[in-house]
Amino acid sequence: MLLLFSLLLCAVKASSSELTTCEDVQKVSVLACGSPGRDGRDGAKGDKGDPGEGLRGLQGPPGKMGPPGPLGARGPKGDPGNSFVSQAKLDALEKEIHKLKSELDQVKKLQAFSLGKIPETKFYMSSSRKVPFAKAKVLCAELGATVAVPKNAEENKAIQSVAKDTAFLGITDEEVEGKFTYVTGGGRLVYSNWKANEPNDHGSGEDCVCMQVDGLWNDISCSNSLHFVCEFPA
Ligand code: MMA
Ligand code: CA
Ligand code: CA
Repeated sequence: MLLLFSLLLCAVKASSSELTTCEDVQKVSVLACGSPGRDGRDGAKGDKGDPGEGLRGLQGPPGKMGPPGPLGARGPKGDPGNSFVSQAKLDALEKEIHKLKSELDQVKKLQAFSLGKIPETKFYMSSSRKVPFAKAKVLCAELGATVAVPKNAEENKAIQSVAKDTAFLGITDEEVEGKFTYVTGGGRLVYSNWKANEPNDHGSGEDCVCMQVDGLWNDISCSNSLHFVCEFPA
């Protein structure tokens, strides 16, 4: 190709100017003058030409994505986090919980024994404070218990033996006068042990119930401050 081009150029130059010699043209290609050579080699590559002035082609498709840029500068150190808890710490906590559980079981057993708890039965604890009935309910609830309600003679006896003095029971007729119900729900009484002539809603009215030291019941004012007995499930 280059050979053909050089020959053509030589021919044009030779015809356009007599001053042009074959020696001048030799600068372009030795092979351009005289009789054509046969096995000539290509010359050195020429310089890049200026951009053409023809119409620009359509814009090509976008090129491939380049390689990732370098890493940015390191940010400032963060606050010490607390979201990460090591396995070692979890193991230690688990061990601690296990230990606390067995210690709690031991304490429960000792307490039950000291209160004469019979297995598979509810057990009771007496208050050493005297408070109005509303407060008695709160204090038992704080212990995960309810104000005691005897549902048979046996339970009545158990509560009697635990109570320090006259004590509130978890029974009232606050909702409907004369209709005594369990404060924990469950409707009408399944068992009662009223003293003779009680309940009498004496004076300005009596809607709470206490157990006397003899185990008999009397209705009294809920605003009285009395001891109380809390009941824990079996
Ligand atoms: C007290 C009080 C009442 C009870 C009567 C019985 C005077 O009031 O305890 O609840 O019914 O005694 O006499
Ligand atoms: Ca009443
Ligand atoms: Ca009464």
